[in-house]
Amino acid sequence: MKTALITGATSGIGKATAIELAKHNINLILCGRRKNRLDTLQQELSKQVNVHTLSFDVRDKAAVLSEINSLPKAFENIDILINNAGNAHGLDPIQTGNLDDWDAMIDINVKGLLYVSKAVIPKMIANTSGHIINIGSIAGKEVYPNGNVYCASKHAVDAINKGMQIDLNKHGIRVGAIHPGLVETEFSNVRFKGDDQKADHVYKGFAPLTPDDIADIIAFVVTRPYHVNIADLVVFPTAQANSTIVNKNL
Ligand code: NDP
Ligand code: 8X3
Repeated sequence: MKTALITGATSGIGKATAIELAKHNINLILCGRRKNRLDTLQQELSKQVNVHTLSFDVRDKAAVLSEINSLPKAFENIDILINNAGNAHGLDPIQTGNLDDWDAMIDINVKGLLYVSKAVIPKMIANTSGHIINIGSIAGKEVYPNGNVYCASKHAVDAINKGMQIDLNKHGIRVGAIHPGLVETEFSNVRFKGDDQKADHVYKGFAPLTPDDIADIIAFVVTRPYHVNIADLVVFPTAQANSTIVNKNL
């Protein structure tokens, strides 16, 4: 049986992916800061597969390394890493952007992803196998008004994904990115700092992607035969043409 470590498993895409991978008989290491949510998910999914939880902030370099380096024996061989934890903080023009928001996005979306990868990759190299899925965004392919630093953080994920592909190729490790468009999760509640009305408005008037849509794609990607690596995938709701054009009649 394979084991997958999923960051950001307490909500949205990460949580849906945990539920989906359990259906595929993949053991799970679930990560996130909200321990109560991890515990609830663990209770639910332990009926199907073995589940271990790790509660850390991906910004905390020491915690990331020590938690992942001291996994119980049954979980220490990680076959699949889903680098999913991340969020947008604010949606402001560059000239009025908030420094704390900028720090959060760079520290979580870029540096956090690197810390987790740094902890997981050595064992994958030792095993000459492994599969890393980096969750980017259409914001990593395009820049939209007021998206500035969030887009920069996701462009960095796109570059890191390509860098991993090159550097880990000789170690037999598969690396790929999935770049969603609009997915209805807690993403906009976080971006707009708990203003739920503003968050809901983002997904009004069209059918957005659901976390299950992305989880389904992740399950497809990780269940391909070893010689198949899905390297880069942009996924939109049908109503979305790019990061700024959304057909509100669909
Ligand atoms: P959610 O807000 O629903 O989930 C975000 C997850 O990231 C949570 O589980 C949260 O866990 C975790 N997380 C956030 N900050 C930290 C931190 N400092 N340390 C550890 N974990 C953290 O959003 P989504 O599911 O939408 O987001 C998942 C990924 O998908 C992100 O990388 C996002 O950028 C990307 N994405 C989202 C899109 C969308 O439209 N929703 C589109 C394209 C990409 P906790 O708070 O418990 O720590
Ligand atoms: C999340 C999607 O369009 O808000 O990455 O950037 S978007």
